[in-house]
This record gives sequence, C-alpha cells and structure tokens, in this order.
Amino acid sequence: MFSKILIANRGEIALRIIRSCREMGIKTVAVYSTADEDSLHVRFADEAVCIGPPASRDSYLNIPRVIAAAEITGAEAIHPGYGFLAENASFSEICADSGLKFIGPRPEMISSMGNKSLAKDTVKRANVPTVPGSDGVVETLEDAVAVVTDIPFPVIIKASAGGGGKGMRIVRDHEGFEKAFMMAKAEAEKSFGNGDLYIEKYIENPRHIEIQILGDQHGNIVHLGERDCSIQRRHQKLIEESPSPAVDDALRARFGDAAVAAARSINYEGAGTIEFLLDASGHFYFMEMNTRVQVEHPVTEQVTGVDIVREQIRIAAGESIADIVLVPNGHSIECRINAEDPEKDFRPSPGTILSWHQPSGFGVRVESHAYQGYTIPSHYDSMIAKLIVHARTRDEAIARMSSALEEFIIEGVKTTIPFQAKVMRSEAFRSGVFDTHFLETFDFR
Ligand code: MV4
Repeated sequence: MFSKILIANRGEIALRIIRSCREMGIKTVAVYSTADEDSLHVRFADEAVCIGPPASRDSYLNIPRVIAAAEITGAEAIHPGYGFLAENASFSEICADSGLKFIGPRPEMISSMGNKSLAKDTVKRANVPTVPGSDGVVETLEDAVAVVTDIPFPVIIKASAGGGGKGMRIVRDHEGFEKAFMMAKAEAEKSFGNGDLYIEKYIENPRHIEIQILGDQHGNIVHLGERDCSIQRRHQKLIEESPSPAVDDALRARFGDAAVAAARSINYEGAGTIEFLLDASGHFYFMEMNTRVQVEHPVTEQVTGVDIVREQIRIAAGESIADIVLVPNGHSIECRINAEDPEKDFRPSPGTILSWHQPSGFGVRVESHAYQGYTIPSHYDSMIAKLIVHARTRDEAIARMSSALEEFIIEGVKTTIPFQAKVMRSEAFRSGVFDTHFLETFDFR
C-alpha cells in the first residue's frame, strides 16, 4: 500500500479523498491555488503545496506543477478526483513516466473512452446495446445525408470529442439537416480542435441511468448498481438517487451485465461509470463512459456499503476486489447544493458565507469544504456541498431529504436549496415517473 498520496484537486472531493487516506493510514499532500489558501483541504492534509495563481490552467490543470509537488513531497501516487486532470490521458501517462501511480485507469483506457465515437464502436463490438445510427464518424455532408435516409428523424448529431452534452444538435427533419451538420462540424472544430461527428436516432424523453463499476488489475470487474441522474438542468445534474425508481431487479441485472461487458472490452482498471439512456419502452442504450470517480458516487456508497474512494486506492496499489461484499440496502438521494440563484436562471452567486449550519442526524451525510466565513472563489464551479440521505424506502428518503434541506442554513450567498426543497415536495418527483426533461417544465417559483 502507498504511504503518501497527493490529491490533485480541491473542494469537497479533495476532503473526501483525504478522509479515506487517513482511515487507511496513508499520508496526504494537498495542492492549492492562491484562491484556495483558506480551503479546508489545505488544513486537513498532512502537507500542502501552493501550485499557482487562481486560474485553473496555471494551478490545478498545470501538469508540471502538480508533478513537481509530488516529487518534492515524496508522494508515490496521485488521486485526480473528478474534473481538472481526472480524464486527461497524457497526465495519466506523465504520472507513469515519472514513477507516480495515477489512481485511475491507464492512459489508453482514458483515450478510448474519451473519444465518444470510438467508445461506442468499442462497446458495440462487446454486444453492449447502442443507439442505431452512423457506423462511426461521418466524414462528409454526403455521407451524413445518406445516414439520415436510413434512420428516421429526429436524429442527434454528436461530436466525437464532446461528451456531457457539449456540441450536440437535435435535428427533427430533412429541412434543417445540412445546415445543422455543417454548424455542428464548425463548432466541434472550434471547441475541441476535432470536427469528427457521428449521428444517432434521437431518443425522446429518456431517463439517464448510470452504472458504477470497479475493475482491478487482476481482471475482476463488479458493478455496484445504478444511479438515476435524470434531474438535470443544461447537463448539470442537481439531484441523483439510487436505486432508480424505473429499474427493477431484472432490468438491473441486464444493465449490470452490459456495464461489466463495456468495462471488460477495455480491460478496465479503477472506478468507472457507464452512462445509459433508458427509453419509455424499457430499452436502454450505451451513451458514454466516465473514467473517474463521479460527484454522485456517495449514493452508491450508501446503498452498497462500499467506500468507492478506498477501493480506487486499493485497486491502484494492486489489491484485489474479489473480496468485495455487496449488501444492497435501502434508498439514497443526493442534492448538489450550488451557490447559484434559482430565481435568476441559476446564475452563480459567489461571495462570503455569513452563516452556515449543516443538517445532521440519522441517515444524513454532508460532503462539503465550506464553513461559516468561507469565501467562495469565483474561479471554480459553484458546488458548495452535497447533501446525501439514506433511508429504508424512497418515500422515507424523500421525507428525510426534505427535512434536511429545511435544516440547512446558508446565509450570504443564494443557493439551490429552496429549489430542491420544492422538487422534493412535488408530486412529479415523488411519483418516480419523470425523465431528463423534468426541469424544463418544473415550476419552482
Ligand atoms: C442522446 C439523447 C437522446 N438520444 N442521444 C446528453 C449528454 C450526452 N451524454 C448525451 N446526451 C443525450 N444523448 C440520443 N441518441 C439525449 C441526450 C440528452 C440527455 C441525456 C442525459 C441526461 C440529460 C440529457 C439532456 C438532454 C439531452
């Protein structure tokens, strides 16, 4: 096992990783930008190294500075968390070349899933269900037009280098297709430096279901069930839960088999998530794979009893996951508490937290780096806490979340709490019957 790990991240996930390290008797090194001098990850790590000014590209994204911090402190491994360098294949490679263990998959696994068209081809060959569409990348407008004579409208044009909703275009008829294709290509070229596009049938009103998996260096791959992440706004998840109210044991087994097959197709190592679309008739399709720990991992931890960050570290150290015991239990919901104003189109609301009281009690978990007096830097994302509840049933979990949201006091900045409290009270959410368009029509004012 490692004796010292550097955490190449900030905020709540840096704290989350520090906690698992401490429990495992591993020393920790924090890195931080000058905007994060007063952040808790700096205080709670055994050592902390300032790696630059506030802009991410000069600090948390600056590979030579992160590597230098690991070298001068004698860290043996680097945990990248999520975001920043977590899905950067060249960072994973540079770590290896510098004799540092990257706590995550090998560079080629990151690359093969980072290219969304290649990822789809790869899992399709492993018999994972994919959405009907073009056979890989569509090079020319003529080829694109040929594709849409074979599959009925509506279609969705996606960028190979995109993901998470970036660079997508839905086209409902022939009239708008050519222009949409050319615009999507130009946009992908401009945003990602890669204009490759692929085309799929557009699935109307899907649910977003994702499966957590773990793979070790010995070829063991297990899945930890699903998360339902259908409550999103502009591709930003706001509420996640496990299990999904739309998934029964038979469907879960099929999802699990598909996710494990997808991971096995690249001999996956580490924690990963396979995202699927679930349509109204119960068919599901591979969407993309995330090769990192995700923000919403705690709901899976609550219902399975598996510490996912601990498993990431054990896997990186070469240990086996064959001994993992899954005891699925109850229902868990997470609300991402963002410093945003729901009344003003969720615009960021940075500033100083004047008062802070966080909920607690039976089945209540808070993951946060914030505290009374903390100033939220404007340079990074606006998430200031994750509120997670666990209860025996979905109804009890909703009641517990409603109560906990009421108990959360944050003054000085606007937050998403009143919005999430209204979702918890709504019949639409409580019924469990909703899809990824839920928030487009949800009236929360
Ligand atoms: C789709 C789709 C419908 N049909 N693909 C959004 C993020 C990116 N991972 C892919 N996304 C979608 N792909 C087909 N063939 C609908 C979406 C989508 C979506 C998916 C999950 C959660 C929220 C979403 C919101 C809008 C669109």
